[in-house]
Amino acid sequence: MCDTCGCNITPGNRHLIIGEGKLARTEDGRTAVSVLQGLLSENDHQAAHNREHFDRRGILALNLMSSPGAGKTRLLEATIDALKGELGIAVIEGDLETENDAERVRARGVPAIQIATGSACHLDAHMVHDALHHLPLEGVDIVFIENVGNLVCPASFDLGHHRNVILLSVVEGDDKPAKYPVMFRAADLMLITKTDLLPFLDDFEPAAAERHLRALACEAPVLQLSASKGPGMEEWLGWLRGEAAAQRERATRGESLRPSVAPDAHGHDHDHAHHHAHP
Ligand SMILES: Nc1nc2c(ncn2[C@@H]2O[C@H](COP(=O)(O)OP(=O)(O)OP(=O)(O)O)[C@@H](O)[C@H]2O)c(=O)[nH]1
Ligand SMILES: [Zn+2]
Ligand SMILES: [Zn+2]
Ligand SMILES: [Zn+2]
Repeated sequence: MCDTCGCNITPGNRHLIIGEGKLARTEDGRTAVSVLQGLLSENDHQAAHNREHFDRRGILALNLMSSPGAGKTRLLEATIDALKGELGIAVIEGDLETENDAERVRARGVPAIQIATGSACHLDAHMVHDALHHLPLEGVDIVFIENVGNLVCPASFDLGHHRNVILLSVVEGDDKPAKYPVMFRAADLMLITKTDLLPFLDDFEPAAAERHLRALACEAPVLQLSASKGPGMEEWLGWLRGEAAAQRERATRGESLRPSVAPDAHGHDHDHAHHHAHP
């Protein structure tokens, strides 16, 4: 768990840091909550700077999020193979340890920077900025940021990207959007992955996964695909081509885009959680 995102504040210990709680003040008198909010506002500031880097070059930045093993890196490999010679791609990889994912991407001939987060369960905008300045961005159309496999914290951090792509693999259960609403509310696109395994599962229904997503008032498109076996890849590639073109046009107009986050999705600001009770 991390020290910055507030995931260490739970309904159980929250009383310690609010009001007169015994941890409410740091030694220099600031509230613990204000320290966390300060970190998050610094993050947002850095994210805006990162987005300027991308926008200046008309680059589309996509944040891939999922639980561990849902198929993010496999999807990147298949995507790179399919778009070779058509769109320039660069990748920022986030994992707690190892260069494994970056090496898999580099093996496909695409530049990749690995960020080892140590014990942190998400990427933040500062980490992405460091990586960004080590990536050759000349001729790049899309930067993929593969976030740490985790269905909770990554959704709370703006990295300076334009769109959130959330993967849900069929072996995880179709009720994941209902159980992890903060993550799925942040989706600009939901990919149901590993669909080649559907015949072996008797209880995953793609329609049910989509129903759970809609129950969060999230209007993101839902695509089904198998990065290993192929079906569904064309729709995903079509979405990517459309988004890359839209980003180029926005950049020529001097406009930018932030990922659409449905109400409730700022998981770090637990104060808000009980104020909104929308479906
Ligand atoms: N059957 C099947 N297996 C897949 C598919 N996509 C990925 N896998 C397998 O699922 C496992 C995890 O895939 P990865 O791409 O490494 O998953 P990831 O989301 O990048 O994992 P982390 O980076 O650890 O979060 C690997 O054994 C992949 O070969 C698919 O479409 N079908
Ligand atoms: Zn966290
Ligand atoms: Zn991976
Ligand atoms: Zn910079």
